[in-house]
Amino acid sequence: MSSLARLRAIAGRFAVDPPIGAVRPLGRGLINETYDLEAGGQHYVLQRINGLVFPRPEQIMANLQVLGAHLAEQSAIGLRIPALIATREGGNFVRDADECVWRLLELIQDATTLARIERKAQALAVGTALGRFHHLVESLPNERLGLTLPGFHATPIYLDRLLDLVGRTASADRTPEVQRCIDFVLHRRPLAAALEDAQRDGRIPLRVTHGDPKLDNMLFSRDGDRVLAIIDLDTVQPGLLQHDIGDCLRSCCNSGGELTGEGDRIGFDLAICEAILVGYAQAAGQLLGRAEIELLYDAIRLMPFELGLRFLHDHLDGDRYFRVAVRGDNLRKAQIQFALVTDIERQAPQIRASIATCFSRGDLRKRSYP
Ligand code: GN1
Ligand code: MG
Repeated sequence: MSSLARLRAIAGRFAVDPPIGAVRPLGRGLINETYDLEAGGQHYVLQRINGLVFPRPEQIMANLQVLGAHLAEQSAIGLRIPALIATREGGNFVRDADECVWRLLELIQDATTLARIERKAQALAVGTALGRFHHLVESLPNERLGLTLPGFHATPIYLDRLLDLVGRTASADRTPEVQRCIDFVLHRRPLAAALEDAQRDGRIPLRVTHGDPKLDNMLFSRDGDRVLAIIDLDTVQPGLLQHDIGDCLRSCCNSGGELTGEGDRIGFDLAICEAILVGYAQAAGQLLGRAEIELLYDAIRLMPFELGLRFLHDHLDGDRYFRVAVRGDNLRKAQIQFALVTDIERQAPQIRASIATCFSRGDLRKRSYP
C-alpha cells in the first residue's frame, strides 16, 4: 500500500478543488489499490492500476474513454458508470515515480455494495443491470476496444499453466487438500475448452463484455433493490457473453461468498440464478443467438471452474496474483469454487430448465428502461 503523503501528491495532480483531505482504503478488490479521496469537500475514487496484472494500463484508460463516450451518446440508459476525472494537464491518468498508472474516478453517491443477495428483487436488479450493459454495448464495435488483459478468460491456458506448475513439483510435496483439487481438475479437463472451441468454430461471436461482473462490482441504491452503476471496467474488452453471465452467476449465487468459513455449506442458489436470468433476459435476451443460449449451462459450470484453477495456481505459485489476507486463502477459495462447480453439476437439469424458461418467453422483445 502507498504512503499517505504519496497518495496526496498523486491526488493533487488531478483537476480537483483543494484542499486534499482524507484518503482511505476502499472496497474489496483483489488486484488494484483503491482509495476514497476527499478533495474540495467531495469524494472521489483514486486507484492505482496493478501493472503486474495489466500489461498495458493505457489501453484500459483508452477503452474507458471510448466506452464513456459511447454511453453518453445513448439516451435513457438506466445504468451508470463512474466518470473519469481529468488530470491538470487534461489527460486521464498520471504516472508515479515507479511508472505506475493512477486514475481518479467519480464516486457514485448514495450507493452501496451488497455482501450477498438477500431478496429476489436484488437478483432481478443484477440481471437487469448486466443485460442493460450488454444491450448498451451491442452497438459498440469490438474493434474499437483494445485487449487490456489478453487471454483473460482463456480457460485452457489457465488449465495448462496449472498442470505445468503441478508437473514441476514432486507429488510427495502436495498436501492432501491440494491433491484433491488437482484430481477434481483432472476429472473435468474437457470442460475447459467448451467456450473457446465454440468461439473458434464460429458458433458464438465475440462481443464487448465487462469481464468481471461480480456482485462487488454492482452499486445498489441504498434500499438495495436497484443497481445504479456497474464499476471496475478494467476488463471491458472483446469477450463472450457467457463469460459475463457465468461470472455474475458464480458470484451472486454463491451465497457464502468467495471465502466462507470452515464447515459452511457451499451451494449454488437456484432461485437467485433464475431471478438473475429473468432480469437479464428481459433486458438483453433478444441479443442472444440460439447457440449462445445453448452454451449458457456450460458457462455457468465453467466460470467457477476457471476461477478455481486461477486461485489454485496462485496458491501453488506463492500468492503472487490475488491479494490474500493469510497464506492458504487462495487454496480455500479454489476449494470453494470447485464445491460450487459440484453443486452446479448436481442441479444441472434444474439450471438447464431455468435457462430454457427464461430465454423462451414471448416478452423478450419488451424492453423498457425507467
Ligand atoms: C479479481 O480485482 P477484482 O477483485 O476486481 C479478478 C477477477 C476475479 C475476481 C474474484 C483482473 O477481480 O477475474 O473473478 O478477482 N480480476 C482480474 O474475486 O484478474
Ligand atoms: Mg476486477
